[in-house]
Amino acid sequence: MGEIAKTWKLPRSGSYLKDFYTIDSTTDPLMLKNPLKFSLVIPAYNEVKRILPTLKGLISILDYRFKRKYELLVVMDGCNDGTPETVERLIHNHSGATAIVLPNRLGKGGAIIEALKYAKGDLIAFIDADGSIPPQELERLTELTEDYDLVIGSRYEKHSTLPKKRPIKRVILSRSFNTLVKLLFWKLHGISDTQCGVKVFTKKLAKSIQEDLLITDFAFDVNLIHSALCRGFKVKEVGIAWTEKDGSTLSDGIIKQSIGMIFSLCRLRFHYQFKLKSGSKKLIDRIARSIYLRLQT
Ligand SMILES: Nc1nc2c(ncn2[C@@H]2O[C@H](COP(=O)(O)OP(=O)(O)O)[C@@H](O)[C@H]2O)c(=O)[nH]1
Ligand SMILES: [Mg+2]
Repeated sequence: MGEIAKTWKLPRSGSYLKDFYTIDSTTDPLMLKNPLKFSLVIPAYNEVKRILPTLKGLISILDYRFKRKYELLVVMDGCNDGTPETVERLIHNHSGATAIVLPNRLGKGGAIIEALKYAKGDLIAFIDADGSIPPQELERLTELTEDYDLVIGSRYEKHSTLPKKRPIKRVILSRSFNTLVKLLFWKLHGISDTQCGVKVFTKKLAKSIQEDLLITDFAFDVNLIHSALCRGFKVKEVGIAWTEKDGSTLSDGIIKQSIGMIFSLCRLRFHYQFKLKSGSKKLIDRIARSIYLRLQT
């Protein structure tokens, strides 16, 4: 276990994480006999204003609609607005939910990479904390993992719905980012939205690509999908319902963060292009980390 990680409250069993939570299958006719275990990761940075309704909605869907045992991992790094305390107040009695609290900001990707070390499910998903994606979509995407190894939500595919108009600045940045991704990674030509905040994948995929995950900011998703495709996994993009939420963690430094994401894309391209030796990788990692930290301040 990572030394800096801690649960807000140590579980009674003495193990780090709480166990999988399941509804009693004798009283719930929907419960499958041998359900695949499901780990849901929620990355959250200073989400005190947005996370509670999201968590309540997700727990309610997981309790009453999912026919699977599940664990919920809320991973919070470098928060200074009381998010961990707020989350813990909601989940402390929930035997399947764990708060992973890390002292320094890692970035959305870094937080997910950290949570993947703890996830024990046969299926693993992550979803944004801001409530932009209805929890029902998680169920729909998860069902598709019977045929695919990685299922990604999309705001730009057929059947996706964007009820509230996005600010034009966000649309331009999002589209420019997607174009750059396509220019740099031909394998991602068929993907229209790498950045949507919900993705579901198998444990097998998570294990195989673990060592490929090196991007810790918002460009992490590109790293994940590209690595899955390079390793021959089946990827499916699915249109989802989606709402623009105010209070984005990007909004107070959108230009800086965008520069960081472009840098991350170039770093990933270099990585694959030159199959860097471990010394060069470490040097680039150090440079990337210090640029990332500088862009956060
Ligand atoms: N753990 C963690 N989560 C983050 C970090 N940065 C962003 N997030 C989370 O990533 C998700 C998407 O962020 P959001 O602000 O909604 O970005 P947007 O949807 O692109 O505007 C949210 O759940 C954020 O809390 C970070 O540094 N650490
Ligand atoms: Mg959002």
